[in-house]
Amino acid sequence: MASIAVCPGSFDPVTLGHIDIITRGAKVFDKVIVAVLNNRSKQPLFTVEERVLLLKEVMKDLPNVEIDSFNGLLIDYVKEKEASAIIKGLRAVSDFEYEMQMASINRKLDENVETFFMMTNNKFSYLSSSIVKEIAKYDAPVGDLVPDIVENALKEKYSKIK
Ligand code: COD
Repeated sequence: MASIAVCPGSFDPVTLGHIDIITRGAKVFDKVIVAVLNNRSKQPLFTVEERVLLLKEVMKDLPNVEIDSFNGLLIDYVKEKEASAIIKGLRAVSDFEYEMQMASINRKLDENVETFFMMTNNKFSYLSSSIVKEIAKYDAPVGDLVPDIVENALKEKYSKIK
């Protein structure tokens, strides 16, 4: 049976830190489904459709990576996709507490689904979508934090907002 993992997140927008985790996950699992949360209570910069398109473009060279979006509980989505694992990235101790709670809740909801944590690449330990947006908002370059296509999308977005 093929091993399928879901790598969930907001990806608002995708960064080099996310890409590193997805790429490493795709070496371990037969298939990785990158699942963008359609969270109506959060006000994202990019729409779900835009986030999915950016992810599709930047991950297009990895044939065993699929991009999708989901609503509601992650565990329901994982079961719907017949996946057996959730991939999460860990940057710092501050991530650990929250992720441990999430992994425990998800295990309680379905004990057959495992959460796999991958340590960030040291180069990206400080990197988050929020930091990228904060920098891009002030027109500073983010080319070493995100792929070119994302940097351009950020420029376009903020030029419309200003
Ligand atoms: N290095 C390594 N990993 C990284 C880096 C980096 N530089 N940056 C981000 N990551 C990892 C994050 O730790 C995370 O694992 C993933 O990449 C996605 O990150 P984000 O910031 O885009 O996404 P989040 O953290 O906003 O996503 C949260 C979820 C969507 C996973 C979560 O809210 C969720 O599961 N929601 C569904 C509702 C649910 O089921 N809740 C649980 C039960 S109550």
